[in-house]
Amino acid sequence: MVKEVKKIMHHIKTLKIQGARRVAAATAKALVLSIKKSKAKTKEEILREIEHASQNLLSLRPTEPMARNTLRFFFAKLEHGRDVEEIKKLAEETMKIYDKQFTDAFLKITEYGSELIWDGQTILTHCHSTTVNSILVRASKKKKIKVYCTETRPLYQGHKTAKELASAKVDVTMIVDSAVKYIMKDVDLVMVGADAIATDGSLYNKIGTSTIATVANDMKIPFYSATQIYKFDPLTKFGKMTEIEMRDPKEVLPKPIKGLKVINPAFDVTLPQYIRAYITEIGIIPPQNVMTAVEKYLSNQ
Ligand code: RUB
Repeated sequence: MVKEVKKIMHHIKTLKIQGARRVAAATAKALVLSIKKSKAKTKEEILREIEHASQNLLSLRPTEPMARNTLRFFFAKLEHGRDVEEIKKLAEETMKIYDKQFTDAFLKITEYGSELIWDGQTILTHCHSTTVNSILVRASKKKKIKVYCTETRPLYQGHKTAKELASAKVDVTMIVDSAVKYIMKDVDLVMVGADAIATDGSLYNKIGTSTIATVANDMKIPFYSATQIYKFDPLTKFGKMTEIEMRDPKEVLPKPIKGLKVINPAFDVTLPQYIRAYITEIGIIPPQNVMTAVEKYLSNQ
């Protein structure tokens, strides 16, 4: 395997590269790199290699339909290449198209999300979402806002959120995950990212998200998820549940205790009734309408 690809894979697995968008972008980069360096002689051979590389990349973070949709997007273009050279050229061209779509969508979500936040509001977020951070930074440039972020056990992605927001001069305060209920009385809206959206409008996001949504719902605080529609998981259309990634228990308890079991689910599911709306590049969509909106959008592409 190409050295750079191995390195990207290691970074995805160990969460040095984390968050659905970054994982999807790194997946695309790794795929294109391995195509570029391929020594395959025939179209069949290179397509087999692409399939193999895709399976390897997808196995790293199973709760990432954005990465899966990204690979599907590439494959749909690459399979039309007539030979190895053409497939290599198509891979580079597809990367440019993908990058542009990716950036355009991100900018639109940033704009729509920041419009949802009013002057003087306090927002609670969880984990590290590049999308939510971008919204919060943009909102803070025009309005006076305050942000609470959870530290996000076990791997503390909330520290990354806090660092980024603080360096962008956003008024940010960190809390432990279990302080969410305590702090909710001071919060005007909750905004989190997304790893996957299912057909029924359910949200898959960092473990703890559904607890936050339940507390927000109890206290009548609106709960939003900012997401590119590329995070929609098409497999859920056929009744398959998005797989929840289980991670190494050592992330929770580095030194095992004899006789003690530890489980470490990375994500959980928030049901649609807890979600006010998804903030997407095609607008602010209530969870009940997300499936129709995604299908309409994709059929026009
Ligand atoms: C990250 C996480 C983020 C989403 C969205 O989990 O739950 O909220 O991935 O991020 P992990 P983005 O740290 O386990 O990858 O908006 O950047 O796609």
